[in-house]
Amino acid sequence: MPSLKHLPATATPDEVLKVLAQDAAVIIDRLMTPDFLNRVRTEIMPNVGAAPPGRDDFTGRLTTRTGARVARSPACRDLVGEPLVNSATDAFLAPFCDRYQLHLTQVIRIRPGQGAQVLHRDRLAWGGYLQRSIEPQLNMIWAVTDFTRENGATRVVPGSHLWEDGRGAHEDEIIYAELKAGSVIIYTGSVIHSGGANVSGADRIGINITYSLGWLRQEENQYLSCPPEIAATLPAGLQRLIGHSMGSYALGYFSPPLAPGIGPEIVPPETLFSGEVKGWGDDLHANVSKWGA
Ligand SMILES: O=C(O)CCC(=O)C(=O)O
Ligand SMILES: [Fe+2]
Repeated sequence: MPSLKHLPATATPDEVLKVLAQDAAVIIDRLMTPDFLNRVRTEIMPNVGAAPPGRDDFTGRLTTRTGARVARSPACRDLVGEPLVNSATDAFLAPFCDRYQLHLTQVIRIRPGQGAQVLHRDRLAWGGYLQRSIEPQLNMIWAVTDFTRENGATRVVPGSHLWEDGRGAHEDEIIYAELKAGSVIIYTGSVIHSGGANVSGADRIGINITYSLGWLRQEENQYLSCPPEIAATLPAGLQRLIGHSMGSYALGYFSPPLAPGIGPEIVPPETLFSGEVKGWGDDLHANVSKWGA
């Protein structure tokens, strides 16, 4: 009988990776402290309350999705930079890229009456163009409310990252990620999963924060979701994570306006905020989770 493994908040990145290799999903219990969770909840709820429902069955007509978490919520910035998930992401994606990046930040609120979302792999965001041997992303859903089978807990098919294309899941292969508020489920872009049906009387609220290879297009356009005037105020590590950094030696440079006769013609994007001119990709392979470094 398949199941989802739970690790404590004290787990190491190695322990996380070991479970991911086998199941492609793992739960970390109560990784947010109660105070942190309260701060997150207080900051997101005004935005969540104002969000419109989805426009189709995939996004969910009784589901709301609220993005731009980095621009709109300092507590969500801390979630984006949480050390355990960043170290695990860095290690998980390192075989496939020089640098990982922020891919998506979205509060997902599944309202009472919402049916189950169709089972899918998140890597389909890039169509079918990526070879299966490449793992393009690592995903988190942070539980803001408890997740229960009744209120729409994420449905996951452990081990399905190894299945051939076209193999569907039987009902008894689907596990419900029942989470206490403050816990997080980590899952790869290759595992079959979906939002569950909410047959309870209350909302299920989670924050989906995902990371991807630095050479892929981000699901949420971070340059528009977090405009430069806000990005300029962020710690350097977070600026790099949202994309103001080279994705590899020759990915992501820009040409700033030149003063007549002076200035570099093309520079790495972090120059926009720091003024410092470095070689392209000088700090690639740096652990971008080390904020302010
Ligand atoms: O909300 C959830 O539990 C999962 C949602 C999901 O998988 C998606 O929207 O891609
Ligand atoms: Fe998904």
